Amino acid sequence: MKHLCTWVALIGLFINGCIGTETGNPPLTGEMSVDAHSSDPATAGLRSSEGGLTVDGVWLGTRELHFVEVADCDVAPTGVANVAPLAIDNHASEGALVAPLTYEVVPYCRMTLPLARQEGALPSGAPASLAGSTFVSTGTTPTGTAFEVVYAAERTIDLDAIGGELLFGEDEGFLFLGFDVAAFFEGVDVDGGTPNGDGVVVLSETENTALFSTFESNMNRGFELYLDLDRDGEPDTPEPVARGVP
Ligand SMILES: [Ca+2]
Repeated sequence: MKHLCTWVALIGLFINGCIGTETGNPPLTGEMSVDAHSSDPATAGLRSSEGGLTVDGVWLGTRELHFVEVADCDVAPTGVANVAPLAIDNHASEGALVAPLTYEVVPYCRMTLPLARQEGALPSGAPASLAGSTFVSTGTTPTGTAFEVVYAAERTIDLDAIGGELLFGEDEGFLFLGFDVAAFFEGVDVDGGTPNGDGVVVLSETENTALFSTFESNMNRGFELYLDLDRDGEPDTPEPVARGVP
C-alpha cells in the first residue's frame, strides 16, 4: 500500500507539473465581460442620442488575448492565451459578451488585443463593409445622416497598465473590457463628411480620409480594461486599470 501511495503522489506531482504555469501553480480562472459603452453620451451615445452621435454598431473580434508579465514587458507574448479569440460581433447591441479568463497572481504590465479580420460568411445583421475588415462602427449623426467607419488594416492594441502594473489576486480575475464610443469619436465631425451615393458618410482609408485619420488616432485609447469584481457586466470604477496606447 505504501508503494501505491507513493505512486499516486508522484502522478499527482506530474499532473500538476503538466498543467502548472511558470510560477508552478495552476492558472486561476475568472471572466471578462466585453461590451461597448460611452463615457460621454453628449459626444457619442450608445443606441440613443444625447445631442451627439448615436452609435448602434461596434463590430469587432479578436485573436487570442494575452497578459504580458512585467518581467517580459518588452517581448511579444507567447504561450497559452489568457482569453480565447472573441468572435466578431456587434458590441453596441444590448448585453455584454462574457468570456472565460485564466490568469496568474503575477504583475502584468499590459494586455495585447489583436483585432481579427472578418473572413467568410458575415455574422447576422452585419454591414457588408465588415467583409475583409477588422473594425466597423455604424450609427447616425444628430442631423440623422447614417455613417460607417470602416477599418481594414491589421491592428494589435496594447492596453498598458495604468499605474505601472496589473495584479489580480485570487477571486479578482473578473474584468470588463470596454470599447468607449465617446473616445473613438472625440473631435470627429461626422456631419462635416461627404455622403456617398447612398447618403452614408463613410470614413475609411479612401473616403473622408481626414475624418478617418482623426478617428484612427483616437481608436486605441477607446479600448479600456476595468475591474468588474461584482460581475454585473459594468465597470466597478470610473477609471480603467489599463487603456490602449496610440
Ligand atoms: Ca461591475
